[in-house]
Amino acid sequence: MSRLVLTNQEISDIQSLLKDITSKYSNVEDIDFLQEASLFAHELPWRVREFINNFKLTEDMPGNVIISGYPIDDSTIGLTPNHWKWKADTSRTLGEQILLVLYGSLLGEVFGWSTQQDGYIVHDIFPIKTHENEQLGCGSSQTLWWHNEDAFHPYRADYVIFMCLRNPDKVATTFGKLNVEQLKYEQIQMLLKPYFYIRPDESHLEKNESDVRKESRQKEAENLVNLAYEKINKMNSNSGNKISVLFGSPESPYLRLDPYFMDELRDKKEAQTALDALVREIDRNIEPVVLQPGDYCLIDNYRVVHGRNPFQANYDGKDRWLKRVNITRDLRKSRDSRATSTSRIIL
Ligand SMILES: O=C(O)CCC(=O)C(=O)O
Ligand SMILES: [Fe+2]
Repeated sequence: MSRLVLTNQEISDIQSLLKDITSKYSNVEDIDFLQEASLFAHELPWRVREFINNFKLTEDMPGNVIISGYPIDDSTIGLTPNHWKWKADTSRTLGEQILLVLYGSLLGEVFGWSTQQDGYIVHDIFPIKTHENEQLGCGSSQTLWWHNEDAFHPYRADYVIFMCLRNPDKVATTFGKLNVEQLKYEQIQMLLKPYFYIRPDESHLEKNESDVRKESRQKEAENLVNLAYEKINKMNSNSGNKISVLFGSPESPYLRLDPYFMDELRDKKEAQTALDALVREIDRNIEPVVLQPGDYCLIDNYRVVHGRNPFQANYDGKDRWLKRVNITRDLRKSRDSRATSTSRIIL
């Protein structure tokens, strides 16, 4: 884990940049802000830009790094909400969210999913009572099994950033990578072939759309969202394309997997055996990382998997609370699934 700790001068420069931005924009979802975000990001301190640039371009750097030191005022951010659907903290955490998008804009383009968290770009991760036992970022009592973010989807993020607002019980996010030397040549060859299938994770299922959006959707948007859920349902019924779980260079392969949402390959035993070996190998190297308030954790979604340890949620407004954003290096590749060339939402 590599970490950049902001100096007092850098914190103060960032705060004055955020002040300029918040005098113009009051919501991180504002499309004009998102359009301008990469321009603002060029005004971040040099060392921050250099760190993020190296993370993006140098793959011998760890696949998960942290920029820490941004001060969080626990009373200003207010209580941890009990659902993301109201966006009750839009103004209370505006600066923190804007900084999340600025960091993301140095890695690529931030984007969202119409089928996840009601199509918001900046997501919330905190325990929700009705999801307590589920395989969701907003679950708590179950281990969130390690995964590549949205591994089932060809347009999944190149990078994900988690920013921590609050983590009183020091619950660890878990990270894993592959030490490829531990696998046999034949296993790697097998894992590079399209024998595998990953179902959409719970966060994209229609049952998790909020009632707030369901009730407010306009007719036109409704059709698009329905179509998007139809696609998800189809993928969920195992009728999608088969994929490889390793890709890129065989000497240093990228990862695409989410074992919890992968069914056993009964008719392809060697592929299943190779997958089991891969999963075991990653499991052996799982590293827990406790995010602290003010930490921005940048994750290379091709090179590392991540998950979360289980914990006891209290639903008292003081529970663990992270923000998350997805980033693609190339928005164009998903043009067939976005309504306009400038839209950042995948349908
Ligand atoms: O809560 C965490 O630390 C990780 C959550 C996660 O993996 C997710 O929501 O995608
Ligand atoms: Fe995740």
